[in-house]
Order: sequence, then C-alpha cells, then structure tokens
Amino acid sequence: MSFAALFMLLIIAQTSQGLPWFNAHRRCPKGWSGFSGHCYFFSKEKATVKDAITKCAYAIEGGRLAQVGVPWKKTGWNFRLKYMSRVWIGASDISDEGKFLKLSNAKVIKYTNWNKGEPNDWNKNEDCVEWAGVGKWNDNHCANKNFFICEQN
Ligand SMILES: [Ca+2]
Ligand SMILES: [Ca+2]
Repeated sequence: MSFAALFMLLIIAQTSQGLPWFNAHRRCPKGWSGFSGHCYFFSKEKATVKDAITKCAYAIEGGRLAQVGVPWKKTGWNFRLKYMSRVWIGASDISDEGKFLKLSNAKVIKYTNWNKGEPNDWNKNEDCVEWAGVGKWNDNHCANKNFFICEQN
C-alpha cells in the first residue's frame, strides 16, 4: 500500500471514531505520559513515518502519531527530546504540497513552529514533519527513520 493510500485510510478510520474528548486528569497506562488530556509514548526505536503510524496503532487502542499542536516547551518533554533528537509528529503535506494537515483528521494545523527556512520540501520530497533538535519543526523525507511519539486519542 502506498503511503498516500495509507494516509487516506487513516483519516477515514480516525474521523469515523468521533471527536476526542478533553480530560486533563486522564490516567495513562504504564510507560505513557499524560499531557493535555492525552497519553503519550516515546519510542525507543526509530522508524519511517509509515511504520511509526502502524506501531502507534498497534501499541494502544486509538493509538496514532502524536498531534502536538502546542509549543514543545509547554509539554515538559525537554529532557526526553534531548536524547531523542529528531522525532516524527503527526503532520504531512503529502496530499497537497505545502499544505500541512494533521494525520488524524486532515485538518490544517493551527500551531506550527517551523525552523528558519522550513518547510523547504528539499528535493521536492519532504512531506512529513519532525521535531528537529529543540522542538523546531522541519519537513523531511517520510522514509527516513526517526524516533516518534505516539498519542492515544
Ligand atoms: Ca512537501
Ligand atoms: Ca526540510
């Protein structure tokens, strides 16, 4: 299955589940961290975006690549990101170049934190989004292997 087909399937699957509810005091499974009503898991291995999506879906019910729509400093995850370096998050412009949508519901991302000069779609082949270094965003090649953050919807 091509990545674009998988992307569309995910949108259909996730939007049919209804809207996520907000619960700031949600309890998370062991190994998962709570933030802003969702539970998050930090991968210990690297994967392509396609594999990361699959791994998140298998990891937990409602699992998906994290849709982090807030400044990373607010999350309190600084210490984790230092060793994780580049981290895939759930956004892509694969369906419409230059228009970055959430992987969960295909809505335009409101909060962005692009690094200077990004997104640059280098080699016309960068359609996935990573946190690079200190939480600044970069578009990169979806087949690159990065750490990733899963989120439970
Ligand atoms: Ca692109
Ligand atoms: Ca880039």
